[in-house]
Amino acid sequence: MSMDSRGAIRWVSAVRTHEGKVRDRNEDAVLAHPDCDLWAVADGMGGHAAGDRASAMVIEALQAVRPAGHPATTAEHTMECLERANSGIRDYAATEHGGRTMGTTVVVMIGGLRHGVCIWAGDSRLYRLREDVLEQISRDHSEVRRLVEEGLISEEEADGHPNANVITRSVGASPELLLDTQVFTVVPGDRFLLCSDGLYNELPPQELASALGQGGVTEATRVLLQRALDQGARDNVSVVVVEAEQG
Ligand SMILES: [Mn+2]
Repeated sequence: MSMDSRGAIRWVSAVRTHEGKVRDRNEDAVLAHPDCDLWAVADGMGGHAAGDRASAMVIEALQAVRPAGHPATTAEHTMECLERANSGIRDYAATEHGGRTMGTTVVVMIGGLRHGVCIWAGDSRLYRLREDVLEQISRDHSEVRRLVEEGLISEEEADGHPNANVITRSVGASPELLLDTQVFTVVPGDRFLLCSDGLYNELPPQELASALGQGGVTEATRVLLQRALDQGARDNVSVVVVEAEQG
């Protein structure tokens, strides 16, 4: 068998973002950058028009990532672009936002033939659905996650914890940007979900899995958003569904 006869992966995706049922502005932002097989969700914070500015600045920075041909190289470009966004957000906060902190989560997925790369800061998430099994690939940078990892509270106590939305890393919050990366395997048929906390706080994992598996990527994205709205959508909701089709 020649290398070429393995067949390629064809990536298909759909993206949706919504202000939800309670918030009057959407501070989330989403990106599909198919030239680079790159997708992203950002969830901004800062209030007073700062959160949506921060998430928009991260998405603009990611749009500048250039096609590289290999996910590892694309990941390097991505991290450089996020470093620039970190500086840009901090400059903007200093000059246009009275020196108050602005920041945004980011979760990026870069797809490759057999592997992909996840890059993130904060608590926006990447999941993979394979053979009906949902696995969270990113690990939240949040106060609650830290307490669980240090054994101070249980998984059960983490659900609905008052500090559930306190994140420990973001783009813009500090001069030094701390990104996490995770390499994951890709096989044809895998379906991926990038989302903000406004989705996963409304839907338990088994509901995420069942909705994510429905229909094509456009239908799955629509169903996920609709279920979050049906649950009250107390926060902005962002959903990106990506599938690795046999090419
Ligand atoms: Mn949110």
